[in-house]
Amino acid sequence: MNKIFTTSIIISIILLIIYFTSGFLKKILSPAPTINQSTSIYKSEDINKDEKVDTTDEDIISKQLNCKKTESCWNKVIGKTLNGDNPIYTFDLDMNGDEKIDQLDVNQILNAK
Ligand SMILES: [Ca+2]
Ligand SMILES: [Ca+2]
Repeated sequence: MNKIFTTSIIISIILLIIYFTSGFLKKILSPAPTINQSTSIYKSEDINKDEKVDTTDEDIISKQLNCKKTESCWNKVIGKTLNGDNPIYTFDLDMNGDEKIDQLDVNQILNAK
């Protein structure tokens, strides 16, 4: 019984060492993170990426109010960005990341205007 306990401890330690060294190696080997241009040019509140936060962005969110992550509306394409022709998904509208679209997200647009 004691032997099994000791063996499992040793295995756990080995697994931990492998886990940490692989994370460390990954860190050294991976190149420096590149800055995503779309996030550096546009504010996250600029939903349609027209370089301004205005009532258009507010309207886009207002139409999707009360959609939650657990519902099918969450992954729906609800429009396209002005530049780049990229789809806008309902989940893109979750400004505060609380997994639902509500007044708090609209408020964040209002505050960014
Ligand atoms: Ca906009
Ligand atoms: Ca939200």
